[in-house]
Amino acid sequence: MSVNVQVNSPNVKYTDSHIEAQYSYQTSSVHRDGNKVTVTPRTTEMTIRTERRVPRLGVMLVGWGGNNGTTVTAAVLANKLGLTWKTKNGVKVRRVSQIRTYVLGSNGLLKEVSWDISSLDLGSAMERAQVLDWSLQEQLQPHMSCLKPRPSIYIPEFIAANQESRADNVLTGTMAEQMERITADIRDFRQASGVDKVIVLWTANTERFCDIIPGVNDSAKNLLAAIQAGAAEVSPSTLFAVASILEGCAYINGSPQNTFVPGAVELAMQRGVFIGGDDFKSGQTKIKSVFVDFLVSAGIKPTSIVSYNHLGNNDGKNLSAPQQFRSKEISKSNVVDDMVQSNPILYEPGEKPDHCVVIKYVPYVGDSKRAMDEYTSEIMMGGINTIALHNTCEDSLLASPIILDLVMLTELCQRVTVKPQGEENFQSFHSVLSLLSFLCKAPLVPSGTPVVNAFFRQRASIENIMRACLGLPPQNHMLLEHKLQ
Ligand code: NAI
Ligand code: DG6
Repeated sequence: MSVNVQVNSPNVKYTDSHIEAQYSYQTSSVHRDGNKVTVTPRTTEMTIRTERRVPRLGVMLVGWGGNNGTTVTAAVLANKLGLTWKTKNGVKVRRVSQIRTYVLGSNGLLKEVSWDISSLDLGSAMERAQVLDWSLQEQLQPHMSCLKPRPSIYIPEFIAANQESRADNVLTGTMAEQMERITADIRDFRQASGVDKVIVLWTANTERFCDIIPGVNDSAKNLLAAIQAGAAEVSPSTLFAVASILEGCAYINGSPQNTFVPGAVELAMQRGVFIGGDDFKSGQTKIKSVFVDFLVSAGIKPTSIVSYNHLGNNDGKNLSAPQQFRSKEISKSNVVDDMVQSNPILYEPGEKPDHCVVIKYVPYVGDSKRAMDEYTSEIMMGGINTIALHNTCEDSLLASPIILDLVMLTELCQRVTVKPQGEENFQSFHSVLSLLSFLCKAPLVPSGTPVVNAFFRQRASIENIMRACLGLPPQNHMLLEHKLQ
C-alpha cells in the first residue's frame, strides 16, 4: 500500500511541479588554538526544490548476464508479473526484498536492454547463476529466454584470464568505434523505449586498477584524446562511463576498480552528469561498517580485523586472479579508516588496526558466500576482546536490492536542486554523488571532501537530506519530550 505524506508547515510549498522547502542548514565550525577549542554554530538559509513528476526511468546494466544482472532482472520481472513460488520448505514467496517495497515495472524501470560479453540469453544465464529457486526460474524462463545481451567492450587484460571462454559477444573495431557503439546503444534504447532518463550501472567483472598516466587519463581532454588514439590504459568500464557521460546519463560503478580516473571525473563535472560508486556494500563490509563504528564509539579499540571469505560463483573465479583480487582487497580494506580516525583518544595519529582480507574461490558453494571475521580489540587494563562472526548468504540476493536502491536514489537526486540564500540560481548536487556512499564499499566523494564509511552516519545523511527536502529538521533522537518531568 503506498502512503501519501504531506507536510503541514509554512516552510513547505506544494505546487503541481515541485515541492519547495525553506530550510535552515545548521553546522558548526571548530577552531583550535593550542589547548583552546572554539566552536561557532552557523546557519545557512536555503531553498530546496524537488521535482514531483517521477520520470519513466530506463536502467542499462553492464554485465547483464552475470549473477547480479540476471538476479535483479528476474526479481523485477517476478514483481511485475506478480509471481509466487514455493521454496524447498513449501513456503510461498512473493517479494522482491524483505525490507523494502518497490514500485517497479509500471513506470518502466529496468527496461530490457543491456550488455554482456557473454552471449547467453538471460534465461540460460539465470540458470547458470544458480541463485533463484527452481520453480521461480521455470516461471520466468519464457520471459527471460527472449532477452539477449548486446555485445560489449572486451579488453582481456583488465579482467581475469579465466573469463576468456565467456567472451563470445564482443565488439570489434577501434576503441573509439567501440565506445561509439555503446553511445549508439544508449541513444537507440532511449528512443525505442520512450523512457525520459537512462542510468547506466556497471555490475560486470571486477577489473584491475588502471595506472593514472599524465597525458592519458589525468584530464577530460586527455582521456577523450586517449580513447581516439586507442591508448592501452583505458579500461572497458571507463569507456562505458565516458559513453554514459557523453550521453548525459548518470553512471554508477558497482565494482571496486578505479573506473573514475581523474579524466572521467572531470568530464562528468564539465557535463553536469552524476557519477557514483564504488563497489556495492552488500554483506561482510556492511557489517564491518556497523561493527567497527560500534566498537570504536564504545571505547573498545580494534587492533586486528581479519576477514576471510570463500565463494564459488563467477565473481569468485574472476577474483582468484591476483590483479582483480587486489582491486577488491583495496575496497574492502579502507572501510574502517574514518571510524578509526574518529576517535583520537583510542588511536594515535596515523595508527590503524591490522586489517587482512582473504578471498578464496571454492566452486562447490556457488553464489552462497561464506564470510568469517575475527575482530580483536583492546579493552581496559590490558584485557583482550575477540569476537568472531560467520555469515552464509547468497551474494547476489544481497547485491540486487542495492542495485535498485542505487538507481532510484540517483534518479531522485536528479530532481533535487538547492539555492542558498543570496545566490541567484538553483544548483544540483555535486556530479560526484557522495550520497550513494551508504550503498558502496569505497565511496566516491568530491575531491577534498570527507569519506564516510560508518553505516549509521551514512544512513542519517540520506534520511536528513530527504527530510530537508520537506523542510523538516534532522532526526535528532533526543526524545526530550519524554525526558522532562
Ligand atoms: P558475475 O561474474 O556473475 O557477472 C559479471 C558479468 O559481467 C558476467 O556475465 C561477464 O560475462 C560480464 N562482463 C565482464 N566484462 C564485461 C564487459 N566488459 N562488458 C560487459 N559485460 C562484461 O559477477 P556478479 O556476481 O554478478 O558480480 C558483478 C560485479 O559486482 C563484480 O565485479 C563483483 O565484484 C561486484 N560486486 C558484487 C557483490 C555481490 O554481493 N554480489 C557485492 C559487491 C560487488
Ligand atoms: C568475495 O569477497 C567476493 C566479493 O565480490 C564480495 O562478495 C562482494 O564484494 C561483497 O562484499 P561484502 O564485503 O560487501 O560482503
